[in-house]
Amino acid sequence: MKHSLILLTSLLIAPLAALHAADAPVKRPNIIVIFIDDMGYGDIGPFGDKHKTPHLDRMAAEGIKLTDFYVSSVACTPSRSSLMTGCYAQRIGMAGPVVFPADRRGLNPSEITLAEMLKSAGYATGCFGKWHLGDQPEFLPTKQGFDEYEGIPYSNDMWSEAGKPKDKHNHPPLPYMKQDKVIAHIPDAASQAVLTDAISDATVSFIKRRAKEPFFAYVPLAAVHYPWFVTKTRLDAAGGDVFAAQITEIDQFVGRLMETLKALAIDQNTLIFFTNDNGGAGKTFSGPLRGGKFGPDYEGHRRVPTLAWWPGSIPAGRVCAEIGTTADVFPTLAAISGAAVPTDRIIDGKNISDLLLGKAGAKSPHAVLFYGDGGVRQGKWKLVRYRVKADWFDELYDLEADLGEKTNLAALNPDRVKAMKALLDAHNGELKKNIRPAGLVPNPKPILPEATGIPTLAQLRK
Ligand SMILES: [Ca+2]
Repeated sequence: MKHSLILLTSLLIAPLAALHAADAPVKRPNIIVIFIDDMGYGDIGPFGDKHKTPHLDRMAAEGIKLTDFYVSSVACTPSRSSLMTGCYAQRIGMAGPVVFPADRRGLNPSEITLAEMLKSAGYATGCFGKWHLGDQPEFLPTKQGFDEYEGIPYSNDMWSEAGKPKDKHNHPPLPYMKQDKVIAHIPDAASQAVLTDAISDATVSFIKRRAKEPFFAYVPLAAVHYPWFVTKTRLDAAGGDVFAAQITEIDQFVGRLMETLKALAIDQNTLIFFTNDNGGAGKTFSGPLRGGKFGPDYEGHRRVPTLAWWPGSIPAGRVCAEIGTTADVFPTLAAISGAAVPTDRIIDGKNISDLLLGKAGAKSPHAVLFYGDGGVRQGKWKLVRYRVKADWFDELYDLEADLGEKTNLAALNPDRVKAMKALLDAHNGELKKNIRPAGLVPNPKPILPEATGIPTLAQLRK
């Protein structure tokens, strides 16, 4: 099965490479996609005043802020699936629960990932951080289009903390990997605390080594996902507020990237795209939006703080309130890099390169935006649909007048509610009819059954 899947993938990539030769623009920018985990809409300076983030403020001041940018699926695994393939997670069998260590499910290798698409356009590709699209050998980043990989194969809370009772999941040791090899494990607070630094170092190393070729760095940071550890130095600097310290850590990472690009004199030819995988959880702040990672599809559930920076190509200080989604990243980066979008399958995302590049008067291709099966937005109107036990609830909001979704207008607009419900039903009906399967393996095994003789990440970095 594995071999036939891989063969299928290479057959599908071949025509992309052929197409690229004719369509390639002269200048292909380097691309860095930063995907934060579980951060709230209002957690960074450009979107709220809760935390100070001077580097992200600078990124916004020199680039574009996208105020109406949404994840096309929520939770770590479905959201990453969408970003990687330009499809709704339902479309590719990756909706529902996240994948766990030694899960039999993963992103089907027959899907064409962002990395495979950009590789076909001549990019060097690297993934640094939390993968979470399957930990079995055929699902890992190096089998999904990435030349280089360093990071954790799934969530940083899927671990066994040394000296603590195991939780109900009885997780195996959490591996830290380089390519397909385990080089360390994460059993303690000291190792959790240096995870972002390790990912940051791996990313910068990749950029320096690949500076002369077009490169694509996908950086899904594990922060700010539970269980929230930082070094003592960072904690002290943040006055003991671990979450504020993590936001600062992310901000400093972005600053480090911008400085690295400048030092290498490739800042004018590098696009940094910064966004987040789902609504805020735990200690996060949704700013003006209602809701967060869990619960009904209020804006805080899916609208994510998003910035793009490409000096000289994106006009400085732009703010874009047109709708974009994480599924759009795939066709948008295809357009920017000169790569071809696959035509043998449904790709849900749309090319929003005119929005991203701050072109005057650019409009969103999304007349209608779907929030999974829990909501739909049409211009300023937003329908939220959810169930409590056997009862269904429909709420209607005017996002222009009421961004915080406080006043339910459903009773005043029954026809609009009916029409929007019909749109949502039609969308869900279409998705159910056109699902491609997730990858499944028959006998999944943990990557690291036990950690004897392997250094902890903190020891590795000493
Ligand atoms: Ca997440």
